Amino acid sequence: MIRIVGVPRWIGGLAAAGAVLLGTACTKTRPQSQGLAAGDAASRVYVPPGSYDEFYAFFSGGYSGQVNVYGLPSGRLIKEVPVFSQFAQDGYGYDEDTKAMLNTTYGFIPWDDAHHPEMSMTDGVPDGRWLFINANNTPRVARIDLTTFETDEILQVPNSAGGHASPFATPDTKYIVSATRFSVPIPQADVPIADYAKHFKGTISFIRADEPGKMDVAFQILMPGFDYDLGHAGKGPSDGWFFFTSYNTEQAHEKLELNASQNDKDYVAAVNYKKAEQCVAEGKAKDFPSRYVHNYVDPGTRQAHSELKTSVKLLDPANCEGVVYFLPTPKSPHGVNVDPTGEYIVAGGKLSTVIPVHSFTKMQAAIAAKKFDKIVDGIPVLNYEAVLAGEVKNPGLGPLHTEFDGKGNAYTTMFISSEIVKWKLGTWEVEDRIPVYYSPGHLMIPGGDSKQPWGKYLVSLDKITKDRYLPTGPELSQSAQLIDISGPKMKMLLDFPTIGEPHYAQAIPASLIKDKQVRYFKLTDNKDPWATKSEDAGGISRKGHRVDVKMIAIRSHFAPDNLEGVQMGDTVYFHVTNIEQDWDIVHGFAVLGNKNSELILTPGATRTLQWVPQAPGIYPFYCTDFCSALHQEMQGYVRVSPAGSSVPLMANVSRKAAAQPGASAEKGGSR
Ligand code: K7E
Ligand code: CUA
Repeated sequence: MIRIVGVPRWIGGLAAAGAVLLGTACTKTRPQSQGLAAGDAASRVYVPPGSYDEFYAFFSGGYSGQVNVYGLPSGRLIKEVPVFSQFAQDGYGYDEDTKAMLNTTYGFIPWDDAHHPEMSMTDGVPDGRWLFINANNTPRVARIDLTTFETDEILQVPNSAGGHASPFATPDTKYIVSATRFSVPIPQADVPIADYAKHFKGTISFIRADEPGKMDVAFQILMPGFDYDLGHAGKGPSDGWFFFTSYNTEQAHEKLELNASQNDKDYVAAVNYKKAEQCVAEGKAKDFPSRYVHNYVDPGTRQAHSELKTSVKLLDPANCEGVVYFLPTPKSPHGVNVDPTGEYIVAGGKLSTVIPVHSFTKMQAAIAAKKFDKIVDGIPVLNYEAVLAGEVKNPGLGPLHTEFDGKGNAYTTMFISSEIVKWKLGTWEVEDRIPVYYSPGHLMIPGGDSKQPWGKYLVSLDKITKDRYLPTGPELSQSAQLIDISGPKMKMLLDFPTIGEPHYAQAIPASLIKDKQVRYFKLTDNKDPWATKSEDAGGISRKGHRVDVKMIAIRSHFAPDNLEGVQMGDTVYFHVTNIEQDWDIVHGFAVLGNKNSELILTPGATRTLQWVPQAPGIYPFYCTDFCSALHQEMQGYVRVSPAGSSVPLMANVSRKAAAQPGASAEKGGSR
């Protein structure tokens, strides 16, 4: 059965050009769950009120730039974690504390396109410490701390122009990687685009990732000017190697849908990163001037800081023999995945009629025997037959991504024929197939790209939903579908809509995360210079046209709650500390006419909002999070007077002090 829906542009153009044969069958009806009565499927995903889900699942938000956290099997959305885009809901990227997270060498960037969540691992098994995710447009990688579900660190990747093959991790999380999707002149230069083949290069970056707050590019490998698409680390016997797909080995620079689809085979680049480490240690990499920004949250102040870095170690494979080999792979491959044993390297050739599987053992033998077809930019191209373990024949159309269940089976998404295909490692036989709705990109099995899959569920991440949900105007939701893979036949259990485009996801048993949660930040550990740790410590102060207000929030008031003496022309900073020391007692803060966002204050945290009054008058502020029975009473006023007014600076907690001769209303620290 071939079901064609939503043929993508890159296929559509080819089909029109006659380069690919496509069926034209089209879905008209809405099939029900395959193999399960609706009631049975419902009971499999039913998590009774008051009960927890079995898995945390972390979905990329795609062009939302964020990470969305769901429970499985229920498909309930638990949290949206802001990463690469401003998030007015909690002030991320708007407040003075987190703005710096979005700094780059291009300046402050309020949005990006996130694709691949990646769990940290210990010995090849996801461990629930951190989640990494990449920014595609302005290449960056981020770390989310899974004790707080907050983004704590973002590193820009230099000499890159599309951080797509990222941020896949080595089994020990020593490195995460980032390879450039778009090749560009390195260093950047003003050159004719027609001279692509001469000037354009790719890079693969290995980023040190095992110490929070200290992510940095350990080294970069200079690559031929292809497009690098995805990657995965070896494991077990292939530990120490990393595999990346490339396409556009034609080095086309226009009409890629046609011109980059000429070659029968492109390459999987096999990178021996232990060898690269060795060459770097031997001084074979050069210090290459490169500007990039590292943003991190100081654990004491919980304020974000940016630092500019100015150089990377750049390794040319020509100076480090044996560091990279190319494995010929049909045809414009997209995903590359390594099975749990570390022996098989599976590529998804978007335009291929087979799923090619390379053997790590055969690759080692082919390298030893120098079975090279040719050398490209100093990189040996191994013979296809010499490295091939097998091909899955007639799997469907448009194989993209593969994951594993840990029981000897692999599952591949078929973008064009809209199905998941289950096949057997070693025999390469198709065992089962199930339609999905529609056009799946990635799929995800909890731990399914690691040494230890929890092979009970599979999630298909679908690009097109058409008739699956109530329609919502011209843009329809994207979707996830939960499939039971515990038995020999796959069974469809559940559809649930996603936020943004769920390119990829990761999931892990809840037990590895849920008991490690930070419940509140200890006030005694709060090193924010503007923290206010008790009600009577608040106040207002002025330095020129800058007015700082130090304030606490507690159920159910702010202190101070009346402020006077602010003048036109002032910039006011509200430094609000939530002095609650109890789980999930959150307050908010907003003031009439503020142009950025609210603040959300987690217990024990200090956040700062900048506010520029626009006219004299009285401006209320209030708590935006319904925190208590008297939440609606949690409010206050700021009086704004004309410039040069004689109204004295006053905060009501300091009224008493101000009334005493010689006392000053000015309190508070300095930044
Ligand atoms: Cu296939 Cu960006 Cu991983 Cu989307 S990518 S599908
Ligand atoms: Cu504090 Cu509502």
